[in-house]
Amino acid sequence: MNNPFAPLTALEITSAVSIFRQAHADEQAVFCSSGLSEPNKDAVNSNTPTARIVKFLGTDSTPDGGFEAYVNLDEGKLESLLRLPLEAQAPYGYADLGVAIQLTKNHPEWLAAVAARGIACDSDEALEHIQIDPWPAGGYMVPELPAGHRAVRCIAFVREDKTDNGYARPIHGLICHVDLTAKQVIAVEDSGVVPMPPNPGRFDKAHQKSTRRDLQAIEITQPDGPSFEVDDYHVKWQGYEFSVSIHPVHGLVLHQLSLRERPILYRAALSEMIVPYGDADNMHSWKHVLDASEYNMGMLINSLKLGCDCLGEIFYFDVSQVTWDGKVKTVENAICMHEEDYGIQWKHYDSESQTSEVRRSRRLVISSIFTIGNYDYGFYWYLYLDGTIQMEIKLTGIVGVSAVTPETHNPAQSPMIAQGLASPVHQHVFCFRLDWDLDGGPNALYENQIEMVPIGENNPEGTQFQSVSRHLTDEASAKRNIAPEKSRHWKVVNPDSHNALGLPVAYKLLPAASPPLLAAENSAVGQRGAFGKHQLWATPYTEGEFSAAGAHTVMHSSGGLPEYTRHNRDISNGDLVMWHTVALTHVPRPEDWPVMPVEYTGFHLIPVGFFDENPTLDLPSQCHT
Ligand SMILES: [Cu+2]
Repeated sequence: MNNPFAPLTALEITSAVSIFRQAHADEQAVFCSSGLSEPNKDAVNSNTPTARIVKFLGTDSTPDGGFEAYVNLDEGKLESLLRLPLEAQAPYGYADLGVAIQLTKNHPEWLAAVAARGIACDSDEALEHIQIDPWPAGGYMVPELPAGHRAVRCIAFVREDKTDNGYARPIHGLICHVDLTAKQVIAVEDSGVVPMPPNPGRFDKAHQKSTRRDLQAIEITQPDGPSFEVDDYHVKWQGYEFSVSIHPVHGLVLHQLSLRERPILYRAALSEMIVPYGDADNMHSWKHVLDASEYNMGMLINSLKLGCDCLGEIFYFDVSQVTWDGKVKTVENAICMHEEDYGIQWKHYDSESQTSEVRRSRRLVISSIFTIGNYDYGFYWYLYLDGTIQMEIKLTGIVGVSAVTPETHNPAQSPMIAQGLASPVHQHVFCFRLDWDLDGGPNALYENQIEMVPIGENNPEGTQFQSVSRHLTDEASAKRNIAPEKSRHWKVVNPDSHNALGLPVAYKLLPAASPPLLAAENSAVGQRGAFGKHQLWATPYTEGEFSAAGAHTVMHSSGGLPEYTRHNRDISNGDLVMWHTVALTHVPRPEDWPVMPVEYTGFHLIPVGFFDENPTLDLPSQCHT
């Protein structure tokens, strides 16, 4: 098939780079990201053929926020080259990080501060053991930084060798502020020497004292092959159909998801995430990275390995990306897809007849893993046989760290995780954009919750409770937060499509017990990550509104949902986009060190009257008794 959402091929990227370079001869042009400019929704819905258009973001010799280029492959031309303003710049790319690391390692004041801590830094070899992590500088700029300049803050760690875990040995108290526009170090901040934690934090196999030998093998085989079919990034499985792609900011995307030929979602993906730190320590107090848009999460996708990252009969999708210098990198096995047994789908034991009817549940798993600095994020879409759709985020990798002494340690904001090592409290706040197309639309949004019935004539004991539903008709009324004590959830309804009971079909969003963004509304964090203030937002579908914090967030101050919703548009019955924020507040524990066991969060989308009865009655029985 000719899939309009299929990710760019290596050949398409190569052609696009060459068309771009011919039209825009700037020797300093470097790329931050490449991606398919997704075709217009109306064109897709009316089956109008659309051109393959490549979108590049990057920086060049113009001292502004960089460029956003659109290359039309069908016509072989650079369709447009937009300049980005200083207050909302192109994402950080490898070129930026390379410059920041070199400038830091060459700066005399920074080297002197490292040497003052007794850390060798007087040769290239010694410097190779120093790991530099550049962090986005937006939100809290040092006074030395000229307005609008692109900047990062570099923090550093010491490694014993190339494979060591540098986070065991943070060079505490030292930050190098790099101006990427002027290509110079503008300030070295040294808040004092803190001794290095004494122990290494190695978690590689070679450094473990022993390996368990009492785990017997688990082999997952499907002798007749998997139950899905794949054609050009388009998948069919158990009545579901969808396309899958990787977006440079949103990561793993599902397109045109339908079930039994009934549309459910036009597009479902992460839109943005922010990781604010709560610690007063000036090594962390400013941290609130917008990992998706500032660092191009989708460009940081892992190549997955069979038997390690994924187990079973796996189908892999590769994705291709532009490198900073215009070459092509193909990430093999970037998206993993397989079926998983998921326990029982339903069961009943009938005591009269002493018979049992039971059916097995299984789910289709579509997943990718992204590594952003010290953290690794896995995004897992699960499709179930009963119509349930789940997003599970798996958080792992290495926590942020502080070297501490009993005098400097602040346990309420930075629990101890190892000797001399503490880890600041922080949040991971994810905002998913769910573009609904339930039974082809129009769609309306309702809030449902359970309320106790007041004591009265009909409820003398005060034992009754009821389900209460409220239509959310505009953007202001749809800014909502969770209330687990009321079982609050949100329902997307198609008022024009009715089930066998004559009731409108629906899907509900079942949220996790999730904290809001813990930053004051007027703080830089509260402004830049305002999407985190509510678990629910809703907007009428509008071309170009994809970004919960704004399309370009490097050095920006705000954008996205607060701006989209400022006119309080009508959402009562139309093309509905739901934005769901789900978060974890992470209070690190010793068990999170030296590498963090996976922590989970996410949400479920569950059919409510979308079917007329349990849609899994036709599952085969696997009992042969
Ligand atoms: Cu965390």
